[in-house]
Amino acid sequence: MSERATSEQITVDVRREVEDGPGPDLEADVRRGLTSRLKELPPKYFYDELGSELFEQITELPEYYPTRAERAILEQHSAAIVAAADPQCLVELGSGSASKTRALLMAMRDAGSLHTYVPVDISEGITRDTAARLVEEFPGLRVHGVVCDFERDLEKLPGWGQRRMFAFLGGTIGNFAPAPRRLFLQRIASLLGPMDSLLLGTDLVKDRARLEAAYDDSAGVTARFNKNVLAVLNRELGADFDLDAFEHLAFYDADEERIDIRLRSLRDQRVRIAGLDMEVEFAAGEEMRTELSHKFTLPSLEGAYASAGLELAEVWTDPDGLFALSLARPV
Ligand code: AVJ
Repeated sequence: MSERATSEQITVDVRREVEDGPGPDLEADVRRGLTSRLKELPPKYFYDELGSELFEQITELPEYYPTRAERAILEQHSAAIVAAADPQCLVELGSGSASKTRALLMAMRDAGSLHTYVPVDISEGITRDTAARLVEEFPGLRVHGVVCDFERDLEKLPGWGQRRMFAFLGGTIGNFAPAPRRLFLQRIASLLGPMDSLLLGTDLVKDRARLEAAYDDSAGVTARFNKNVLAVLNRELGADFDLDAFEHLAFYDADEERIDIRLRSLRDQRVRIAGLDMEVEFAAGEEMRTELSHKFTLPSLEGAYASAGLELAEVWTDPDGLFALSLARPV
């Protein structure tokens, strides 16, 4: 790990593994995913520079309600959230540009308890920009950024001797299938002291039409976002995917309470992945899963927490009941 102080209030630790791109994880993940019966690719590889830009565009689409709904909750209820959690330190997993986080930091400042912000993100550039902006906006705030893959490096996040609130916003927990979700929440639970808490953003179950429109927008941005993972494989692994030979697909699976996102092969084709020295065949109509986005109800949320040794303390929703922020503590 390298550490470069950029000001007295800012520290940014960069985990060496993330400095030179996706690396060995990508190779193993792609090999495993493309040799399984239902082919699949992990959603974390969507987010290269273009993919991150496309996701930003998604958050502004009329059909994509989660970002606006979560922002509305934060704007309306941050004071109550901070009163319930009483944190001195905010640790944000997947902080990005921290645009929604400001409401929480403002509430912590107003409560007189704002000491430290720990943005944890895979992008060094965004984390540095965010840190620099926030110390300007919140005089006296100490920012200790950690550039890493938080799934891998969760246990390496610095300990603080402060009351900490971990925030995992945006509904990204929805990307985890139930078993890995339980393991991930268990790992977070094991990091929480008795005074610490987890603030989790989750999208909620609602009517199929609304859910499916959010993942298959009329402007086609989500389709471009989805296909971009193929461009990432082309660049990082020397693959020769033809992005025009696949179509975007998103459907709500009501039994599993999740959006299932896929790329469907438009013809019989064979793709060469030079970096893995492998060839992969796709039949016409064959589907490859690229993302799951789980939706929650109050009972399923309580169940998810309970299975991980966490206890739901409070829930806040937007006026339309589309999205939830919930606070949990170790049992
Ligand atoms: C970033 C995982 C919360 O599941 O809604 C948006 C990703 N994929 N449109 C989501 C996503 C397609 C998003 N998360």
